[in-house]
Amino acid sequence: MTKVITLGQFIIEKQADFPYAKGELSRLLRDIGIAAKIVNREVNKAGLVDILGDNGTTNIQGEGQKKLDVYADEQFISALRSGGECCVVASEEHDDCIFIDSHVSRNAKYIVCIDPLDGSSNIDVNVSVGTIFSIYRRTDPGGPIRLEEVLQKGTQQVAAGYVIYGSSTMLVYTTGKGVNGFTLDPSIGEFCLSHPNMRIPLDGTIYSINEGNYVKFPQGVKDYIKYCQVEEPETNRPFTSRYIGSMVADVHRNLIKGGVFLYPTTSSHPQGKLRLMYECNPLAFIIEQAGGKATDGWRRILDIQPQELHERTPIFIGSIAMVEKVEEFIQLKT
Ligand code: AHM
Ligand code: MG
Repeated sequence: MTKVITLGQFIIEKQADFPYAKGELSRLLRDIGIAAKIVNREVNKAGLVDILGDNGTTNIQGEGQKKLDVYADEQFISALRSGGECCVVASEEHDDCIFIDSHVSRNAKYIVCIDPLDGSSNIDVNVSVGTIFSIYRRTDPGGPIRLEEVLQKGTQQVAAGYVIYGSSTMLVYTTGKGVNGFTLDPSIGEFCLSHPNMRIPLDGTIYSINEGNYVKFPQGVKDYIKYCQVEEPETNRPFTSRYIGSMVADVHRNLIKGGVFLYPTTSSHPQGKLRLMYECNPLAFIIEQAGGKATDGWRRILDIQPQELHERTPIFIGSIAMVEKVEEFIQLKT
């Protein structure tokens, strides 16, 4: 019989990889894994909302029904609050940082940036959504926490991951020593190691972009799309176009099959749409750790110095050869 390794066991086994680790990061990852299971349970019931009660009504326990993104936000923050290893959370759902000041978190060393439910507009139509998170260590653990400590470059991440609530639910994470994927086995309620040491193919044939915005794209991106559509059997073109509209799901598919995901600047989003701190940085860290690449067309995503919490950036992420081809087109046109 093959040995099943649960997320909890794996995290503990890997703790020895960190010279400074005293178990706090392991506990933090474990807390995120537990919150992910709770959110998964609610996401799976999403279609039942009309039967069980929608916003404004109360459920059987007398609790108000919440929109799922608000629910997910509350679950992750509450897990981080009670875990005691995290002192600040930056979430897509809140304008400002949430400072956790409790007796258990007084000496907490970690900062978490999170998009609790990415792609939430897909919930209504039963399409995959995800959670994306990024973990940093405090740079000045003694003093009072300042916003500058949160605004660290992606290179400073100590861990990052995502959960995809799809046809099965998976948690994929890295601590800078490769990428591992765990699938939730609902019968035992555990994430089990299913995708050890994930590697993204160096090249691929899938491009993933919201082509409805074509007229709003920079010329280099328009030219790249045309390049993908040209027939040339030696380079496997025309490429396949796949766009789910949930970044986690699009990036996850490309991680497994090879491909490139593009969200460029557009005339309506001149800085790009996706957020650096809790969408682009964590996925860039994972994709780089899996052997891929993530840039804004010119710079490595992880090298961008954030200026504000909800900063946006264009992003091109995926198989090295495909990302480099996009960069060629972009740089030729400016
Ligand atoms: P959200 O955080 O409001 O859900 O938005 C992020 C999502 C990404 O998951 C996805 O890649 C993108 O927005 C889709 O945007 P668009 O509808 O413009 O293609
Ligand atoms: Mg999002």
